[in-house]
Amino acid sequence: MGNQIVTFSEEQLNAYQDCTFFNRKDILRVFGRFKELSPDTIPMKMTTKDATGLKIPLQLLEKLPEFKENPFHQRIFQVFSADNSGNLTFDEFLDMFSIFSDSAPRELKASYAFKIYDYDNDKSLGKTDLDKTLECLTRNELTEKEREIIVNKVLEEGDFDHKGKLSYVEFEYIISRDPEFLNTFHIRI
Ligand SMILES: [Ca+2]
Ligand SMILES: [Ca+2]
Repeated sequence: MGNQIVTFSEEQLNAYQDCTFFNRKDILRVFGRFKELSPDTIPMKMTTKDATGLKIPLQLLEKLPEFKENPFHQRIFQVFSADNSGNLTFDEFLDMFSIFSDSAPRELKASYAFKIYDYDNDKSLGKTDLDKTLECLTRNELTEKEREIIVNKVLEEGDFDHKGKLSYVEFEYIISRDPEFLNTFHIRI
């Protein structure tokens, strides 16, 4: 077996280790997950161009068992894709697993949670964002009225500048009191 195909060069692996919370074994395991989603389009040897150019479409990503049960999965894929399409390159896919891993610090998870909950991408969590987030977190078990009461309560507690929405700092305050908001941010590969 002298001709074993090397997926990433030493240089690529070192770069990945530097910018993720993974060691090389983890990185190759994540690559295995990436490739098995689309074996025909993802080559065994990945150049830098492949890793940043070849994408796996959202419909295939939705089959990942780690994310299937996560009510935010579609939104998560969108946030990690550079063009917001939800289609992911390997680099983006690796980033996503890295931030969901146990080794990622809580503050980093919180910053991504904020992006994921910020459905209209205006860098704050308004009533509509909070309502949608709550709907997802509670898996549609609350009525619209019940959600409205909770959203108002959250704003009452955290909207310190009375702008009717949560800034990132205000959001951090809320999640420090209610860790439930971050529960969806742990996934093991
Ligand atoms: Ca928003
Ligand atoms: Ca505010």
